[in-house]
Amino acid sequence: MEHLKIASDNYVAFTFFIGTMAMMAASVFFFLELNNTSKRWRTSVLVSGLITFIAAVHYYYMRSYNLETGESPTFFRYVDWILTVPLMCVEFYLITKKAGAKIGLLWKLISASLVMLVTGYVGEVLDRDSSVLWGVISGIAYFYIVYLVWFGEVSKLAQEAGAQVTKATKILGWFVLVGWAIYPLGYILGTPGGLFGFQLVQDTAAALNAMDIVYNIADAINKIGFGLVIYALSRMDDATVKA
Ligand SMILES: *C/C=C(C)/C=C/C=C(C)/C=C/C1=C(C)CCCC1(C)C
Repeated sequence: MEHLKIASDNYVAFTFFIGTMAMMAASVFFFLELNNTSKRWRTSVLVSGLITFIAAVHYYYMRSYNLETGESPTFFRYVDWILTVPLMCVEFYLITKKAGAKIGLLWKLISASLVMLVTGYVGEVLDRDSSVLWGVISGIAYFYIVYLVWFGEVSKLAQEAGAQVTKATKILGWFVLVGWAIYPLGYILGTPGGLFGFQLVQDTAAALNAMDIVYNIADAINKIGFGLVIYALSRMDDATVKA
């Protein structure tokens, strides 16, 4: 078997490598901390660990795929997102459940995330010539999630669930509004439609590389950061209950 080395200027392969490590480390952390987590929060922290663990497995694969072929592992990227983004929706449901969140809210969040991701995949892979149109449809689904978290049911239920859940939901809301907004930026860099026709990177290979780097950075921030907010919420709440 050929041994593939990461060239020192291969930033794409490097961010896949760092991404793999970071997701693995985060998963070990969340899983080991389950032992020190009260029953009320165990499922939430477990889901944090599952999100980074699923990503770690995909990153491990995407890292070698990219290193061996030099190509963008778009298909596995989307498989990862289709599994992990709905799990992030589950986190919103779990933390607001104490204030009476209904399963319908979970389905609204999950459906919107699936529309957002499936249309994104169509624009990136199946119908690249209409990438702007698919990106806009995906963006509408994205803003619906932002709306639910900032002004809709999620935010209302969080307020009923108390000060700590309200605070955590605010921070998670910032992740959704700012952290998740990094993804459309990667999409704009990597698809031929660019920003409504304005192409930032002309060369196709360079555009796809830029897209992968942006997606890799966004994944590390969002998946690990999101999990840590849930973890911090569990610690604060357990401390209050004990006191
Ligand atoms: C762990 C993975 C996460 C949090 C992935 C999130 C992905 C998005 C928020 C993607 C959004 C997109 C748009 C809003 C428009 C262009 C197409 C996408 C799919 C990149």
